[in-house]
Amino acid sequence: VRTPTPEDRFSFGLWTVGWTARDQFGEATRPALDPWEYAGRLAELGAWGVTFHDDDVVPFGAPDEDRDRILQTFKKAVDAAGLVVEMVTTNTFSHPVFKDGALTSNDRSVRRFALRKVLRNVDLAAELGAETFVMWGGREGSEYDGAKDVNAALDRYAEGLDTVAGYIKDQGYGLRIALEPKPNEPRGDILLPTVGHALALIARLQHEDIVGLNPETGHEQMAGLNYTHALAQALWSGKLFHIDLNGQRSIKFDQDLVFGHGDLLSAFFTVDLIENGFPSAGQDGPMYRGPRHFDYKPSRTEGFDGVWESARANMETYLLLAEKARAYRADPEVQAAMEQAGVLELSEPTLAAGESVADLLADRRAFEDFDADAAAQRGFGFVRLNQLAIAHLIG
Ligand code: 3MF
Ligand code: MG
Ligand code: MG
Ligand code: MG
Repeated sequence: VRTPTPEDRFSFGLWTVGWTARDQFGEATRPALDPWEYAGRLAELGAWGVTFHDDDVVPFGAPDEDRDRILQTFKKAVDAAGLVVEMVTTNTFSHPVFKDGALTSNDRSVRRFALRKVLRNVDLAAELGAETFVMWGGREGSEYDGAKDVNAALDRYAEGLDTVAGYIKDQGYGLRIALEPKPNEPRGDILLPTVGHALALIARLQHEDIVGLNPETGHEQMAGLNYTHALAQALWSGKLFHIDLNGQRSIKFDQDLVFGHGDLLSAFFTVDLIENGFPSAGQDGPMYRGPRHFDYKPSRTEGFDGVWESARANMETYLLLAEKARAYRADPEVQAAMEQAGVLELSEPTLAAGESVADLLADRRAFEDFDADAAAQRGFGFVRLNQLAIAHLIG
């Protein structure tokens, strides 16, 4: 497979390759490098962009002079490497002050501090030319149902998001907010656990036009849900602003494996949707046009060789799947199987153009004379269609 180029728009969180592999049960297995070292290596591998949390680059609580100096060094390194900072995010989960949440902490002083921390990094994101500001509310949640007034928490969540979005508009920044749903971990239950929950909250915001989603593969799969469907509904809603691609093997802790190292067939259809769009609408329908962003963790077993190998693997897997997905869509056998399966028939409106409910009620062929038993005889051939996907994937 070819080497990635900047046109592929692959990007990585600094916290991904920068993970030192400290987990719940064990110490770090790798030392931390300076943030700029990761940027240089990622560029060499063919990445186009980097993303980061404030605290990935500037230690929490660093004095302003240190912050400015570190950020300048970082920016120089990123520019020198020819990388783009496409997204910036704020860490509102690591420091103990956020143990009961940030925008939805029961402690109002923490909520005000969290908002200030976020707004400060919105300024930074705009300054660095990022297009997306991701908000993952990792600590917004609870372990005990009696500990959180969910009605009030959602009010505070919406208040916080509208405050940030309103600020972005007031400042004239070209930024959009992307919420990142996750069902649990580190909290027992996290608010906005899935893409659907987040869409429902966004719809009620005052500034909903600049608030969308950053769905992560593993997060939806941790809830037993279909990531490709989540992307599809976000796209359909005009809210797919950003993506976190990675791998997850079923409902368990957040594994952050390399993209495709979890559910490979699901990854194939994810790439198919991103690259080719919906079957009946194609490139003219709703399409994701943002970066191909990876949020994974190089496994704890790996040394630095494994870190770079795993970063490379994400991009290689994506490119391989993109090639397969293109061949799959172009294959006449697949097109015929889709036709037989009715996949393309679904885009035809159920009522004819100009047809009213009264017309439908008067249409005897639709009900009175409809032979349900005969229609029930239809075999859709979905298994054959799926097998063609498998054949393209591993054939
Ligand atoms: C946690 C995550 C986060 C978010 C990040 C983006 C630390 O499971 O996925 O990574 O992606 O905070 O803003
Ligand atoms: Mg995650
Ligand atoms: Mg994850
Ligand atoms: Mg993520």
